[in-house]
Amino acid sequence: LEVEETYIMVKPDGVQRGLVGEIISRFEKKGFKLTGLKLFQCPKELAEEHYKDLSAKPFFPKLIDYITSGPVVCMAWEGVGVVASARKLIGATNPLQAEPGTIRGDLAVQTGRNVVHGSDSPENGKRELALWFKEGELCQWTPAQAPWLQE
Ligand code: YYY
Ligand code: MG
Repeated sequence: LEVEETYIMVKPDGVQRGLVGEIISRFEKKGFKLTGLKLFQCPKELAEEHYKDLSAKPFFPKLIDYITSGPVVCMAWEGVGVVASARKLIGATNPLQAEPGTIRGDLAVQTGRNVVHGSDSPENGKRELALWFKEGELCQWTPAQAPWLQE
């Protein structure tokens, strides 16, 4: 397994519902490294680019309205196997099918209000981080706990 980067985003419903700390804390407690974090009002063009693979879907216009309806929290997380692991922590797209213990399983009920995004592959992790963060917004640092997470 390799060190990867993933783009995680608290969607506008998560921000409005006061779930930002709770969601950040799931990834912190797991032991991944936060390398970028900001509150951001997403322009329509960026939302459309981010979700471009879904542009032919009937729900696309509503998805873009939802993602641009208020501020989101953009995050970059780094770690060994972080892309797939973050998807597990997040849970299934439909929160009613997401397992208890996952973010969506614990905190959401509807696909169109599923509180959080996570990249689905290392390639998309890189693509999405380049879309949502500018040069100089990500930090490279060594957490003090590093030797207590990896032998
Ligand atoms: O990666 P993930 O967020 O779990 O699902 P995707 O299939 O990439 O869809 C992105 C986003 O689109 C999903 O989180 C909610 C929305 N959506 C929807 O509103 N209705 C669907 N039937 C499928 C997805
Ligand atoms: Mg997806």
